[in-house]
Amino acid sequence: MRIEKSQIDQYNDGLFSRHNNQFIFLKEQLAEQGVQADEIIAELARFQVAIPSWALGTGGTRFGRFSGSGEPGSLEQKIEDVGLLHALNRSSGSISLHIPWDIPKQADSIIDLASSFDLQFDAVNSNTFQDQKGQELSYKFGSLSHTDAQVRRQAVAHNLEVIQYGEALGSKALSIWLSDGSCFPGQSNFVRAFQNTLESLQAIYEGLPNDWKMFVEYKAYEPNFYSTVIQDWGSSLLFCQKLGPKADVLVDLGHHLPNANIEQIVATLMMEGRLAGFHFNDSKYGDDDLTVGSIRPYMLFLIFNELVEGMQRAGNSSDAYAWMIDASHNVKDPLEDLLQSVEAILIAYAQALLIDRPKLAVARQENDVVRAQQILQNAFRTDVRPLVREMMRRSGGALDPIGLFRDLQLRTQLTQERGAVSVATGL
Ligand code: PSV
Ligand code: MN
Ligand code: MN
Repeated sequence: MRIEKSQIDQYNDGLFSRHNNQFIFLKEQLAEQGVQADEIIAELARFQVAIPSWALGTGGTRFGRFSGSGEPGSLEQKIEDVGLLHALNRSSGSISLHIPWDIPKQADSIIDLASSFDLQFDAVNSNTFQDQKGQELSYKFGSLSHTDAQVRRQAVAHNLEVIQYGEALGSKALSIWLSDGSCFPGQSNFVRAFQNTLESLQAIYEGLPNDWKMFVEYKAYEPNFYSTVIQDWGSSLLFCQKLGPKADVLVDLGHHLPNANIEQIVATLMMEGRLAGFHFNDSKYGDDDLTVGSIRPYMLFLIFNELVEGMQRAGNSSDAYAWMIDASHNVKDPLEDLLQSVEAILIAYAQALLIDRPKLAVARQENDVVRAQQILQNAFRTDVRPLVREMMRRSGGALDPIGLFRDLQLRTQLTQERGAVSVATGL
């Protein structure tokens, strides 16, 4: 299924006048503060957020899964879903595949299909946190860190195979998240587990094509509840430093212990030039994988504040990093949820671009704490939604993506095509 340009234009026509009044008003207000709305819109247009294949179906929890209808049942249908998102918001121009859930049988036709939706292939993800049917050795007690060298070799071989699938599609990065760790004190030797993992990662790194990156994701706990081998950004950075310049640290917002200062972690990784990118989501308690910006929007803004500062310091732009949503759950339409997440990311980015950095630097230098807070909150409390909408309109998307998704009854159409209950492969 595809959305025609004429459907978007017609929908936007109905909203344009109201939107334009709001946009012009904001543009003038910003100009008074020395901020050029058009420059922010250009930055927003550049910012592309990858969609993970596993977020297109209802995620569920370990207590159950309430399937929606018309969910994608094949890789082709997952690409089609991301195509719909990208047509609506023009900001979701790539898909991230998880192997073996998304094995592309015929790479050429998959590439053609993706190109027809103007989509690219983001990082490919390996999976050694589950056993697959017919798999020779079990990952019950770990994969790249396993005590048995044969299991480690099997896990290395899987990652090398994932690289091959990615190469065939034009991906440029391998994301590795390991669930390896232990559930009880005494179960694992921390140092041996680290060293085994390092050796395994080195073997994968050697197989990485020259123009590829390896993203090393950390997570404090779950599914292991006593120790995790790559439990925090420090461990991840240590692995990356030992591996070499093609390995960088991937930050997933849900993978920290409660109250961690994630924005400070981001600043430090950027200072070292070792931030690979993000898995965006939101949470109240743990790795909740809730819609981005639904629980702690100010934290998201503070993270973007550091990202903008880090990019300015490094002299690069948002294309230099990998941005992805890693959220999925039980109660929303997954496509509407993803549209909300992308919008929340763009809002936080736009707000961070508003920050008056020279004035903030002066306030900090003079230890004017009140002024520093005011400068940040002035940006955060600005309603930048007209900028985000204008970017989508100028890029060929809808002024209100969720509104158009509902107007066109896309879920009903998908259900008619695919059936009332179709289980997304994978989770
Ligand atoms: C683990 O919680 C994680 O965030 C990793 O990124 C995985 O690749 C992803 O979830 C999907 O299982
Ligand atoms: Mn993740
Ligand atoms: Mn996670």
